Amino acid sequence: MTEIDTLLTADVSLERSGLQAAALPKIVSVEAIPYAIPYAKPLHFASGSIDVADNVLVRVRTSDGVTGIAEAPPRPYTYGETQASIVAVIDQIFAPAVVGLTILDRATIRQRLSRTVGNPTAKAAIDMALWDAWGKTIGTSVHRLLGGFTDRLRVSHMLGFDDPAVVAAEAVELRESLGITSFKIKVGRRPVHLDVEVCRAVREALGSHAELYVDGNRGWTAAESAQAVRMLEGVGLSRVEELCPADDVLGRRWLVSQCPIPFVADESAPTPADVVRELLAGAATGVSIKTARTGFTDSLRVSHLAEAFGVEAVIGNQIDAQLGTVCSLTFGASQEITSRSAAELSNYLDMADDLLAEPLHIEDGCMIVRDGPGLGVELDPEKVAHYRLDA
Ligand code: MUC
Ligand code: MG
Repeated sequence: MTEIDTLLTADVSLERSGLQAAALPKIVSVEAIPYAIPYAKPLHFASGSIDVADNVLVRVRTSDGVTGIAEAPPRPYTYGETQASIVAVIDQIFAPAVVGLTILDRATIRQRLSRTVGNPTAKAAIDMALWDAWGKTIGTSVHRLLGGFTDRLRVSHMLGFDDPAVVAAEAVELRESLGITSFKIKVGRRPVHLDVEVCRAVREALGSHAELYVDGNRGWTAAESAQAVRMLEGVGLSRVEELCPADDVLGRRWLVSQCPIPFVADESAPTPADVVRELLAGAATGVSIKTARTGFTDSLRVSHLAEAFGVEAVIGNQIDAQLGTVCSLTFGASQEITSRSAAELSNYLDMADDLLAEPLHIEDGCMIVRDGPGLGVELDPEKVAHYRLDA
């Protein structure tokens, strides 16, 4: 046997790299734990509202005693998932499909989960919990495993529906207290001028240096959206998002073709295939990446697509609690393309409490990556016990 033959023998190369197939940790359980924490300040937007984080905590345990964690936020108006449906699909379909595989059987795990259509946040939470388990097993942060591009992201805050003066005061307060200078304003109400006035008030309150952009959550028609884009010309927006439904196929293409700034696809492009379809259709000129729906594995695919297509990729917020926010931060800071823009990381601030043992921190408008093994965070067991709904 030549040396090349020896190196090509799978067992020997596994041994050389210190990873013996037989010794790889196996997935022994996947738990879906529903919990509820109220929002101190509810968020209202065109497709719905949030006043309680009724999320599902996912815990993946491995044969060598490691526990990977992540969470799934149900967004019925966006993906059709509810807290009960997430728990059911994990318990009945996804957990049995992955238990017994090793934590490095990542392509097989993805293929097995994709046999079930939809259920994006349930799949994403399992994916991210597995990455957390992998990082903890080898003592490396997921941020480094993914690419480790930078150690921090600028933070962008989502401002929900309210009166112009109230929204402007909230933006000013966040700039004064945390140094946040990028804001996504929720729009999509009728008549259109209601939201135009909010955008003008926020711009006037913050001055010319703040970044402002808007998200319509499909609330307007294509014609209303075009009118809003024209009325907002002097406000200096950096981009717009989902102003009208992508299912209004020709209307949306007509709107995007005349939009002078990037038009971001969010809920119209929740998978890599949707991203390709919407970009090729001329229905968007940018993408939102939400780890809550594409996990780490498919968020990598979406970011590679954005690079290849030459469009913006913005880290969006699925109205995440702190564990979900850590996942967005971990991914967003790991890639060059997602670290270019401010990332939507701060809406956990509106929650009354959280499960993380050590709360996240925003300073000078930035959030710094946790560099411990895995996601680098721990849950507070007392809080998990207090807020879980199944115990
Ligand atoms: C966003 O960017 O749209 C609101 C609905 C949803 O699915 O996500 C949030 C934020
Ligand atoms: Mg959006």
